[in-house]
Amino acid sequence: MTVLLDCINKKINTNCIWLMRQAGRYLPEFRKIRSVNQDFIKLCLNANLSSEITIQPLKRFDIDAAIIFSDILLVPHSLGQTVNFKKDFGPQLDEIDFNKVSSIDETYFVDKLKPVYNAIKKTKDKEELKDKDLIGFVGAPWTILVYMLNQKSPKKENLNHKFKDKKLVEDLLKILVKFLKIHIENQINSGATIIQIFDSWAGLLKEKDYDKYIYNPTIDLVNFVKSKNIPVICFPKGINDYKNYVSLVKPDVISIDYDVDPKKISDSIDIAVQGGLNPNFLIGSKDELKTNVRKYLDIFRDKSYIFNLGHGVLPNTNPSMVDYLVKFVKNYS
Ligand code: 1CP
Repeated sequence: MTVLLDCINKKINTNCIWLMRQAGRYLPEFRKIRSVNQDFIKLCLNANLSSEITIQPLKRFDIDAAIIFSDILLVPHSLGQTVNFKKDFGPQLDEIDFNKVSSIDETYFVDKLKPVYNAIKKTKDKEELKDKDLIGFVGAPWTILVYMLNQKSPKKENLNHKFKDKKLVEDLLKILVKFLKIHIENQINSGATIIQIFDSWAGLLKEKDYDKYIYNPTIDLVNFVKSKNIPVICFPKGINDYKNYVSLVKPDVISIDYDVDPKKISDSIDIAVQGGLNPNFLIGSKDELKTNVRKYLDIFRDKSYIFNLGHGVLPNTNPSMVDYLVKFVKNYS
């Protein structure tokens, strides 16, 4: 058993912790590799380097899991849509060619993603990961679709005209569900022990659209992961109603964002919960950080809870604050 699985099943009374974006730009050792690897997609598809980056935070901090260094946008890339990461702008995708995307077959897709699977295989046997989980992940179909149609990070209200083409949206969602399952299956077969589904743009939708674009496609993926006897964590960032999401989608763990009231979640949800802390607290004072971390740990004291953030570690975070956080969580009782 790993610490995280014990925490999910509430078999132990010590706290467990990992952090979204625990590998990344706030770490000087990551920035060093990144500075000589300008092409971000290529870096993700370099199995040796992505395995090394995955382990970097475990060398520094006593965290309970690794998450494979990769990106949710490798899926559009592997479906033939060019993705560039531009400095100070974020991802930029070429306009979608639906005919091209719909002609991609499994062999082509898996071949493109082979380095991710090789990185998982290399990482799972590393000493630093002994008795720890290796988390594999995908973007939820809706979030991937948002990037594929919008071609860049969306801000509220500015989804482009392509979203009005309901047939395109529905056909693309079906294709994504199929390929995301393939990507999940290959990560599991390579050694991922938990799967997290990131629906970072769930908050863009109105509730009337949740069934079609969030619940139904995600349920399909969640059931698929469960059929492999692997726990699944869902992070529907910005969704209005976590309780309803949990009762319909039924993940093993629900990861909450920083805008939700943890007390309300604790009172209304009876599955394992992850996360919540606003990553901005890692940029403020230690006292303020401590007060807010204590709030989450106290509220979820008698529940199955995995400590994490309500979104990823920010690039301007000082690693010494992460160190302080991890030690505080581990020693708090
Ligand atoms: O150096 C750089 O410029 C790259 C920064 C970076 C990193 C470190 C990006 C670009 N992606 C990643 C890695 C990454 N992405 C991981 C690795 C594992 C870890 O957490 O340590 C994971 C899990 C992701 C997932 C991811 N990518 C999400 C879902 C989580 C979230 O942040 O909401 C999303 C939306 C992306 C897309 C993405 N990748 C990178 C950027 C700048 C973006 C766009 C974010 C946005 O639109 O706001």
